Amino acid sequence: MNRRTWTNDLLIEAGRQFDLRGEFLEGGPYGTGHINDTFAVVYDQAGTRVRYIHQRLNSNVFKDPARLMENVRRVCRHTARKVAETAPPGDVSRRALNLVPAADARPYWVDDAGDYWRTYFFVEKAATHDVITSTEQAREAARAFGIFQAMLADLPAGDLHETIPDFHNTPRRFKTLKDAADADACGRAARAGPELEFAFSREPLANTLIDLHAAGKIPARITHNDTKLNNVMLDESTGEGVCVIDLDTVMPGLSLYDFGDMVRTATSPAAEDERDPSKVRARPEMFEALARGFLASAGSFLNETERAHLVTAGKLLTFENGLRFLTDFLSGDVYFKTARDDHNLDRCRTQFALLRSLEDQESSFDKIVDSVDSSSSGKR
Ligand code: ADP
Ligand code: GN1
Ligand code: MG
Repeated sequence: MNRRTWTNDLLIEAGRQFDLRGEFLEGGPYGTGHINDTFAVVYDQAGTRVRYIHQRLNSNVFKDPARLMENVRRVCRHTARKVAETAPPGDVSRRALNLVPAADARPYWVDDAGDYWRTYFFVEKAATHDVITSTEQAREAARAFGIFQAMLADLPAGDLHETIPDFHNTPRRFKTLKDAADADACGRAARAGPELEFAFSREPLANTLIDLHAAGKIPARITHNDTKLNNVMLDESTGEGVCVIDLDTVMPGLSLYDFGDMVRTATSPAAEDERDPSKVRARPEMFEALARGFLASAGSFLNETERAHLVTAGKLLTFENGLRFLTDFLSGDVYFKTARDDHNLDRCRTQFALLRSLEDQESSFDKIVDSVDSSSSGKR
């Protein structure tokens, strides 16, 4: 059966499966994630409006949703325990994602179309941002992702499944792009000539972090792997990074992947899908704030080689996402959600413009890292 079109009745049915109490008031699509279908729903519980998030998982992207949900449940439990030790009283439930179990105690419900659903408590008084406007937001987001890595440091890697194999295998992403260009299944390659040329000219960048890892210079850790800025919730009034969300790709990875994706999503003043790539640039002050935030929370466990490759990580993740968007454009927009023609091509162009800007400023950004590192090492 085909994926069901969302209606209030479908959301009410989901609410019953997760045993949500009270009366359904309203609900609808929520957020700007590219992968899952996210819905916010509001229930009246004895006179109080209580919100929840339902998510219908993308079965094209996640081939084994039951195992994925085992990971998510493990990570939620682990972080909730850690947060309980440190969070201010009264704020514990907002600082880690909390799953609502389904009526049969599993962490998911499967609808009659075969789609998997999960439900979270809504993290209130906080927001996600697609584009950030202040250095405080950058610093807080990076600090929160660093804390998240630190919280997972003692979770045995063997406890987690690999939800998407080779997720950050950039050389493989490069090869997939080449294959898509050769196949040109949708006859779109001719429209992406300059982007393909740019991608092919940067091939050596793809190997940088994977080679350092293979040489034993940077370790695998449990990482988030999808640290775009709208995957962390910032407190509405204080701006503090309160809760890391979107746990589908938490698995062994490199710390630098997480830092690199923050650079990709926080340094540009333009949206990821901006149509005019001339608006894209890497803002040094945002980069500095990210480095400050991340080194404040992750600096104590990052080794020398990791600290020396923060700028490389930003370039790599920006490149990798450009490759992925371009591949999806050539393949007919089958992976990322799109809302218009050429959406993935526009996204690819912003990534490549950002990579150029990072390359142009590489030596000054490296100096920023050195100065942040020496000022924060005194505090470690
Ligand atoms: P995707 O994998 O599609 O990116 P996300 O898990 O990132 O899905 O969720 C999409 C958006 O929904 C987030 O960017 C955030 O704005 C919102 N969201 C997700 N979970 C919660 C939550 N527990 N509380 C509040 N908002 C949430
Ligand atoms: C997707 O799920 P979301 O929208 O937070 C993607 C990331 C990409 C990002 C690009 C599981 O992130 O890897 O970097 O889009 N997530 C998955 O915006 O593929
Ligand atoms: Mg997301």
